[in-house]
Amino acid sequence: MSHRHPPVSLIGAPTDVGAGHLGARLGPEALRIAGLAEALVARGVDVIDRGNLDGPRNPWQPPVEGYRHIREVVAWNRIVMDAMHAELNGGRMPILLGGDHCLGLGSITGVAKHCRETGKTLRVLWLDAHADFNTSDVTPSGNIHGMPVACLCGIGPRELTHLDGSGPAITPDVVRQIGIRSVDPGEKKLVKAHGLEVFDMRYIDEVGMKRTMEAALADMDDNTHLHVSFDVDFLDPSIAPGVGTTVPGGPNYREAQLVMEMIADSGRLASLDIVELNPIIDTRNVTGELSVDLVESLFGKSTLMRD
Ligand code: 4U7
Ligand code: MN
Ligand code: MN
Ligand code: MN
Repeated sequence: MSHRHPPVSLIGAPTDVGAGHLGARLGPEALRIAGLAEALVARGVDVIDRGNLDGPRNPWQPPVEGYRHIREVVAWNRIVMDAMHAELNGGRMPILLGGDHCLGLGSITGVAKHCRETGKTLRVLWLDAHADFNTSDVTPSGNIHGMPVACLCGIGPRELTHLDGSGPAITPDVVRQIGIRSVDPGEKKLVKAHGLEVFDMRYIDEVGMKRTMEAALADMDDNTHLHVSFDVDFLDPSIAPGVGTTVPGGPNYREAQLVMEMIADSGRLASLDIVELNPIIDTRNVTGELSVDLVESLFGKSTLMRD
């Protein structure tokens, strides 16, 4: 079973420069203490923990012209982009341990660069309560963790949309968003205008998680590189309280397991972000432990009865 999985590299990015709460900088350590590496090793995966990347400290300043800490966000994302790209180049599957979700920008820019170089087709699954499609004009907070999808698609300031110097990393058709239930008014207009494919909670309530995931995972083939960006606030806060931006009405434990199992069954997972875990807000480390439990399913733990 293990041979199905490529070797994995864990990359910590201990920062909360893009968030509105302090504490996501402790996410990588909480995931390690919850036993992420050990759980993957137990599944037969070859794991190297690369330790933590180093970047600027969080200056904790108010937003300037619609962006909070843009300089620090750019710096962290360049570092993350290079680290993700290097692991993929070396034939390994990078797992980014965030850190707040602004890092999805650097992570996916690095992944997209690798896909361009190798002729792979990129698909991004964005598991989140939020669409993360704000711009400086419409953001209610100025927090850049609410903007990475827009920036990846070329909507935003040049230093964020051209992180690798070459142009926007993706087009909106690459992305499937799942679990969305909090979109700001101006953000909603942008999401619609750019035709983002959103499987929101209303959709999931109506058709069920199985059919939602079938739709989100459709049209992939042997050449598809699947990147999963897992914002832990995707989960219902009753099971995952350890995030800065909780929104009620998210997927429950069984639904979340099914999401991960169906991604595992697709056989296409090639890179992963685990972001927004905030141990300062958590109850003990339950949200870190749940995240590890879900990653085990992402690596095929629950498919035992189907082999
Ligand atoms: B996360 C928010 F206003 N939309 O932009 C904003 F509701 O990465 C929240 O998904 C963004 O956790 C949440 O500040 C960013 C807010
Ligand atoms: Mn997010
Ligand atoms: Mn979110
Ligand atoms: Mn959040």
